[in-house]
Amino acid sequence: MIQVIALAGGVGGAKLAQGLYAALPPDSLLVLVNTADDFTLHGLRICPDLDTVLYTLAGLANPQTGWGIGGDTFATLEMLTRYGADDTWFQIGDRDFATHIRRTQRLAAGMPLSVVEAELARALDVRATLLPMADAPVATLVDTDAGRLAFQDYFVRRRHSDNVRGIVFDGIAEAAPPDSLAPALATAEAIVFCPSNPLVSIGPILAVPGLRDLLVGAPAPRVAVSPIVGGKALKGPADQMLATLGHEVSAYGVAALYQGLIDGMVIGEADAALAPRIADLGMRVQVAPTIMRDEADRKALAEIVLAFCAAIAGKRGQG
Ligand code: FO1
Repeated sequence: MIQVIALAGGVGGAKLAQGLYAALPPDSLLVLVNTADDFTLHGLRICPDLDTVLYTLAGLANPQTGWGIGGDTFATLEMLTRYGADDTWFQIGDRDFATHIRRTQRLAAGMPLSVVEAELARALDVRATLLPMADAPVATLVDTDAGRLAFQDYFVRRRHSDNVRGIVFDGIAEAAPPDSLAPALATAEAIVFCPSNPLVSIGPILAVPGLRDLLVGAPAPRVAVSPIVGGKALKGPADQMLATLGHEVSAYGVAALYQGLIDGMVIGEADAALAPRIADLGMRVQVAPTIMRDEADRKALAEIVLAFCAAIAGKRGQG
């Protein structure tokens, strides 16, 4: 039975998801994953955040990058380059290619993405439930000074060097939460917003029509972990994006984005002084070591987050 639901994007989210997976009984974690980074390349459907969570929980992730498969080789990409393919800026390893081939085949056979991901997870002996935020395709488009860019063009090809002026989730109006989310929310004891980018990783999940209401209606406490520590993103361009879109670049800025949606915020030790301002947003605050350097850090943070959720639930129980 699902005890904990974690909302996650790519590398940062996957780290905490792995900590939760290690801290909980194996079948009790559901990770609700952003799919608005997904795209089609070489004719294959690629779901970078789902794959990052899958490989991380399977113990296969590349420890240097956090995405892709550790020890993978790149013979396929090298051969594609020899053939003159122009989309080789996105580094897909040989083993990683197999995931995209299998996914594309199963989608073409008419299987919903959520079913395909469950198959992939089972094949890799991952006992957490990996659930895409929606079965329908959604694509993040980023408005920059260089014009509107597809997300991976912005993020990987142009190394997130453009100033972001706006974000659009193309296709979001047609998306719906997967059917299995509502029953899982009914039994979950904690809902955790992983330290993923609040604008382009957690943002699309919350933008799926109806999903926000499902979260707010769930009985479990909702707690977020800040991906901004000491005014800097733990990984990726979240700090730059918050700045150019007019948000405060701090754990407070992230908490303000989640105001009304979460009961508690976990912030880094460097940000302890922000606690009173964050509490004024109407949420409880927990200071913790949020920088996860190894698997022990991930599990330790997960345990703090779960204890924080239990404390919030306990307070509620007392009325
Ligand atoms: N990120 C990069 O910065 N460069 C890459 O070449 C790259 C390839 C890649 C291949 C498969 C995959 O699943 C992820 C990959 N990523 C790469 C990561 C990824 O696209 C981003 O980190 C996410 O979309 C943001 O969460």
